[in-house]
Amino acid sequence: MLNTILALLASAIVTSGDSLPDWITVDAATQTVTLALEVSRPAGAPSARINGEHDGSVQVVVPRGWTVQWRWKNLDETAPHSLVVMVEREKLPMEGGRPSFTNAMSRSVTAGLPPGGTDNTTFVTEDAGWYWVLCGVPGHAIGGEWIGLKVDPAATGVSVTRKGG
Ligand SMILES: [Cu+2]
Repeated sequence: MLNTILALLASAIVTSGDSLPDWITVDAATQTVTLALEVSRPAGAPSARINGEHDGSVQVVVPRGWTVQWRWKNLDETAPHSLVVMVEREKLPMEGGRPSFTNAMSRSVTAGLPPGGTDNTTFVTEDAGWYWVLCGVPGHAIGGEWIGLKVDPAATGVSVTRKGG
C-alpha cells in the first residue's frame, strides 16, 4: 500500500516544458523532440548510465504522433553500448530486440557500438504506451542502463517525470 502511494506521488511530480533538462530540445512547430544522449559509466557504478540516469530514473513524456530524434554517443571507454525503444513489459529483456517504432534503434543493437561510437536516428511515436529506451547489449538493461518513454495521446507537449531510485 505504501509503495503504491509512493509510486503515485512520484508519478505526480512532473516538470513543465520550460524546465526540461538541457539534453531535451523541443520544436513545437514541427512536433519534434531531440534527445542528446551520452552513455557513461561512473567509477564503481554497477552499470553504465544514460545522461547520468539509470533504472528508469527519468521518463520522457511525448505526445503521440510526434517525431523523436536522438543524437547518441558512447562515452564509456570500457564497453560497447547501444539503444533501442521497446514496449515496457513485466521484465526487462536480457538483450535488445525489435524496436517498437520503425528506426527506433541504434546500429548494432546487441553487439553495441564501441567507445566513442555515435548514432543518430529519427522515429515517429505512432502508438501510445510506456516504453523502455534501453541498451541492447546483453545484460546492460537489466543492469540499469535504461530510461523511460511515455507516449501520451493526452499530452500537449514534452515533459519529464522523475522517479525515485
Ligand atoms: Cu550498454
